[in-house]
Parts: sequence; structure tokens; C-alpha cells
Amino acid sequence: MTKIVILTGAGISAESGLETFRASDGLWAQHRVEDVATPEGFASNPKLVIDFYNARRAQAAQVSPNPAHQALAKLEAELDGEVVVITQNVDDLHEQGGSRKVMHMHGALKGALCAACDHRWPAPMVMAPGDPCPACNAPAARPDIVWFGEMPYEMDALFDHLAEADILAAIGTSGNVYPAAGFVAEARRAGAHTIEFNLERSAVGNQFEEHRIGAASQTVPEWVA
Ligand code: BJW
Repeated sequence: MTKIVILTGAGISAESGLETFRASDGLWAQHRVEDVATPEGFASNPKLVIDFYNARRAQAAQVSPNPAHQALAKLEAELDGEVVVITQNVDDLHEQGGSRKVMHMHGALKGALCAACDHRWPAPMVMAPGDPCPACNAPAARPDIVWFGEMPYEMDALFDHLAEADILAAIGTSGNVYPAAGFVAEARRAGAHTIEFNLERSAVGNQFEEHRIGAASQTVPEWVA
């Protein structure tokens, strides 16, 4: 039985209308990453961070999956084997596109997390600084997003999937952020065939055996067909 592990990044959602992080016109151009995607940034300016994620949540609610998301769902439905999507994205376009086995290693815009007791619950569309936790009542609600310096979710399960992979396909990720940037090395150690789908070679592009250069909305459906 073939096992395919898919790693996705912001590039797969770009053609749905969500900005990527490291393009010259990307998100970090308007906000310093240290100000919005670290626990320290949240501690020093919770309103900026909450507002940033409120805006991202509103934007994500207006977009739809594109042919790359849909092709991955088709692959999962039709493959005689297992397909696992590990996404760094905090949108839910894979689920909307029909994928069932999706792991959000960097959290989700639709989630809230209590900074005091780690309870997680569905986020309202608009969060406010100091919102109370429904479990412990501490005024400590934050977006359920993995920031720099925090441990990504489900690490043991992610590495188990990589160890079992026959194919690792990385789609629309720049290879700048670890541990995801190290997945290609991990999968190769396990004997997987590795394929990169990107507009250009990523920072870890030389570690992949196969490259499909171009827009994911074209290259991914072509691969799945
Ligand atoms: C297209 C396309 C189209 C466009 N078609 N392609 C020094 C060395 C090594 C590591 C570290 C270090 N110092 C610190 C670290 C660790 C740190 C890290 O990696 N820092 C780096 C900056 C060096 N990592 C962490 O802190 C992580 N935690 C951690 O390591 O815990 C300890 C640990 C140790 C050992 C094992 C396990 C754990 C946590 C990282 C959290 C990242 N969080 C963010 C923000 C929150 C989410 C949010 O707000 O949305 O997650 S950062 C941001 O980058 C976001 C993304 O998920 C992530 C990756 O970005 P992505 O998806 O690759 O997007 P882009 O924009 O960079 O690239 C888009 C790509 O698409 C480009 O290549 C385009 O070409 C392409 N593209 N359009 C195809 N149409």
C-alpha cells in the first residue's frame, strides 16, 4: 500500500487569494514577524497581534480552495493507499477542498487557545485582548497559532508519518522555517521519493529528487491526474 505524505505551505493558498509570508509583497512586509508571530510580541502588544489574526480570519473566510487543494482531495479519495496532508497553513482550505486527513502543525485561525491553562476551543470571528478562557476563566485567550519558539503540534505523529512515507510531496513552502524544512531530509532517510512543487527552488530545494516548477494550481492537478 502506497503512503503519500504531502507538506503544504502558504504557496498552495496563494492562488486562492491569501498572501504568502516571504514574497516581497507578503504579509511580513506590513508587520515585523517578531511583532506578530512570537509569544514575546503577543505579551508586549496583544492588541496588535489579536487584530492581525482577526484580519487574517476575516480574509480567510472570503476565499475558496483552488485546483491544487481539490487535486489533493481527489488523490486521497482515489489512491489505493494512504494520503496524509501536513499543512503549515492556518486556513482550512484543504478541508474545504475535501481532504479528510489534514494535520495543522502550525495551528488554525479558527482556534483559540488559553495562554494560562492550554485549553483550546473554536475562536469567534473577532477576538479581543483579555477575552476569558471558557475553562479556567483567565483573561488569557490567544489565537491557536504556533509562533516562533513554540513547539509545532503533533510532532511525534508527524515524524511517524514521515518514517512510513513512500513519497513526500512539498507544495508551496519556502523551506525557511523548521522543523518543516527538515522533513525532506527525514523522508529521504526513510527511503521516500521526494518531490518539490514550487514557483522556484526553495531554500532546501537541492535536497529534493524531483522538481515540478510552476503554479501549484497547474502542477498539482497534472501530477494527480
Ligand atoms: C508557490 C505559489 C504557487 C507562491 N504555487 N508555489 C536557527 C536554525 C534552525 C531553526 C531555528 C533557528 N532559529 C530558530 C529556529 C526555529 C524556528 C525557525 O525555523 N526559525 C527560522 C526563521 C530559522 N522554528 C520554530 O520556532 C518552530 N518551532 C520549533 O522549532 O520548535 C522547536 C523544535 C525543535 C526540534 C524539533 C521540533 C521542534 C515554530 C515555527 C512556527 C512558524 N510560525 C509561522 C507563523 C504562524 C502562522 C501564521 O501566522 O500564519 O508559520 S512563521 C510562517 O512561516 C508561518 C508559515 O507556516 C511558515 C512557513 O512559511 P511558508 O508556508 O513556507 O510560506 P513562505 O511565504 O515562506 O513561502 C511560500 C512559498 O510558496 C515560496 O517558496 C513561493 O515560491 C511559493 N509559492 N506562490 C507554488 N502559486
